[in-house]
Amino acid sequence: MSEKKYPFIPLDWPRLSPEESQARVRAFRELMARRRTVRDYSSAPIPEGVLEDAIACASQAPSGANQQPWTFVVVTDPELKARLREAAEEEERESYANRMSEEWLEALAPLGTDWNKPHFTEAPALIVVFEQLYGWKELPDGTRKKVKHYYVQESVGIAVGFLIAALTQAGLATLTHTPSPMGFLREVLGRPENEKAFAVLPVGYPAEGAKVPDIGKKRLEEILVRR
Ligand code: IYR
Repeated sequence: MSEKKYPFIPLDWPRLSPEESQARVRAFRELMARRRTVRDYSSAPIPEGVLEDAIACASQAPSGANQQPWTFVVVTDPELKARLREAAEEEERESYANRMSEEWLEALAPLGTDWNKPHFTEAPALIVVFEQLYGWKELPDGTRKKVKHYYVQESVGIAVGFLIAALTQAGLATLTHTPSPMGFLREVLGRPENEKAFAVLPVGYPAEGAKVPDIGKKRLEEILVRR
């Protein structure tokens, strides 16, 4: 137990009026209610700095012991996107044909997904999110030791939520893609052995005439319980 406690500083958080609270959360609710998972992308570029700001938002997420066990890899190089698409499609072809259960395929059928992943190359950017299963601490003698990370999946999941909200705020569309297995992402992107791919998010503007399935979310009464 050699770790020192952090100094504590005053919280910098202004108190909003009830009206302001209500107005802000309503506006945010309306924005988030319009968000859709998009599979058809325009190749139009993303304005300079937007991805960086969105990833900076994601990095503000709470995490277990503030360990921030995440890495965000931004891929814009067309050749690399094509390699990732090829690798993802190879895995997905196998998954759809042999690895996914009948029940799983049935659950997905109404959404019309298949092994084809054109968004990997059509979207101007892919954000590949990695979880850091453990970290490294440099010791005074120049060696390093493994540091256990806590609540990694929860932390990274929250950060991806922040990321999607930030990109939505910027008027961009995303798709939360979790190819399985995802080992190829670490290999192709040259990430270290303590990192494991968590999700791939194609990001961009929707293609002209993009269509989305006519689905909605559960009503508040179905998901909100008061005790
Ligand atoms: N990872 C596959 C399958 C897939 C699974 C679920 I659950 C989805 O909501 C969507 C797709 C794919 O990307 O096609």
